[in-house]
Amino acid sequence: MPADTSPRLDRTQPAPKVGIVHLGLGAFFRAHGAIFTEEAIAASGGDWGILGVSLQSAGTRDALAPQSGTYIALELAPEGVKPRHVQVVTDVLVAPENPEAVLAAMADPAVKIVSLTVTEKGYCHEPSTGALNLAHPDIVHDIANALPRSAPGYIVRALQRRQAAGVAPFTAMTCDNLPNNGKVLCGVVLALAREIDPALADWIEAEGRFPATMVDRIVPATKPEDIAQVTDLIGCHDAAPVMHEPFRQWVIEDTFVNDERPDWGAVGAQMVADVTPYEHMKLRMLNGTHSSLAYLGYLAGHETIAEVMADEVFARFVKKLWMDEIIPALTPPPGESLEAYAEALAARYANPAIRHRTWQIAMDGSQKLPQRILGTLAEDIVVGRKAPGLVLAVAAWMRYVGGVDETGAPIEVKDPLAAQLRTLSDSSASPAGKVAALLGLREVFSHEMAEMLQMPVTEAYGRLLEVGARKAIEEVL
Ligand code: CS2
Repeated sequence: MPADTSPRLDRTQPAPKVGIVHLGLGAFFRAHGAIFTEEAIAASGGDWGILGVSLQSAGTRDALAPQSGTYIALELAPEGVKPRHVQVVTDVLVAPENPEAVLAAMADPAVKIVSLTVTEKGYCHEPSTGALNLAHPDIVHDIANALPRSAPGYIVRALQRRQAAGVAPFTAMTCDNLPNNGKVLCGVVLALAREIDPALADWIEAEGRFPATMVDRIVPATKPEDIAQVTDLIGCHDAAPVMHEPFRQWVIEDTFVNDERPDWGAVGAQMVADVTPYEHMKLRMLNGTHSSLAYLGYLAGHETIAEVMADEVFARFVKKLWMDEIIPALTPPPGESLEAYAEALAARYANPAIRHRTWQIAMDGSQKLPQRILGTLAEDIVVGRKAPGLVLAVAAWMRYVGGVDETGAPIEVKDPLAAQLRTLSDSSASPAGKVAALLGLREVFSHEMAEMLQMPVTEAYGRLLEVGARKAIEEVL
């Protein structure tokens, strides 16, 4: 049935009472944390309905409001699809339209958890150090104004209201792919609170909780054809379904204010004392190769990760990255085999039902490179282990942010530093000059890292120019 004549999707169950406010209600959280939470309520009860907040645009709210916050999550397995009608999101607020309503919701004593998926750049920190960037325009604004703009600003101002009202703080739980994500969030919140009111910062430090988490599920951006597929499948029109792979993993540091949280452990989340080994494994083995394949794959003309994996040169390349360059620098989490994890990743990447665009993963590279690739690379270089694949990936990122592909066509580079990256790349005509200029970006590369990388990355960049991404990969296999 065509979308315009189909009835609109709507709630079939009463909305749960709200216990969680989620900042950054994107496709990833709707296909991951929201589903875990809905299942945890079904398993063990609790008032854990989710009030979503969009920090930027009204698109998600406009799509979900006529559906009472509900939507279809479509699981895409190679052998078939499985729809689920998710009903745990009760409502969506658009922060720039009404910051007061968002703060009031976050200050409500019934809300015990504020969770976040605001992407790497949403923390307003320096990616290379993790510290709050006090010169960030949104942070400058949030220090001077009670109605904030940034995610850290909303958390601090809402906690300020709770402190004034004698209400316990909420647990602030980050679900973004950042290293030490709990510590980073705690650090930026405390630093901002200290600028506003040192006593508030002391209270948050003593009473607040910032669990670290490792989140994993591949969720490509929803495309118009996905919306049509869902309409065909369920006979209702859903303006904002989410598409996801079958796999999911959530590792959560079990530290919550008054121990109040949904029973996520009952539905497969791993509640642990230390997330670090899981986070390293995931950021370096999954996200590190995702980004490597995204830049090199895009340059080689591949549109999706599944397409990249169907190219045998790339399939051998990603295995080499895991076995020779990434796994040797990792300590496995308790009971995990990194080789088995790599095998499983290869199968997940190859899933032909998931159309995850290389261009989407290539976004925001300046914010992603340090934790995904540079940490491993630094450890490899220091012990004298050869890592030509990761070096090539860094060179491919540099080639990509130069904004022109291998056929001479422009690349639409999405990155908070896009303009600066382009200027640096254009500042020299030679590969060595371009590489040196980009390595000078202290937000991304430390001084030591830049020194170590100058020679090998220049050489790799030269190969990319001379023979193209696919051949350059063959040369390192
Ligand atoms: C991807 C991630 O877009 C990206 O940068 O690497 O979104 C990735 O799909 C998820 O982290 C998987 O859990």
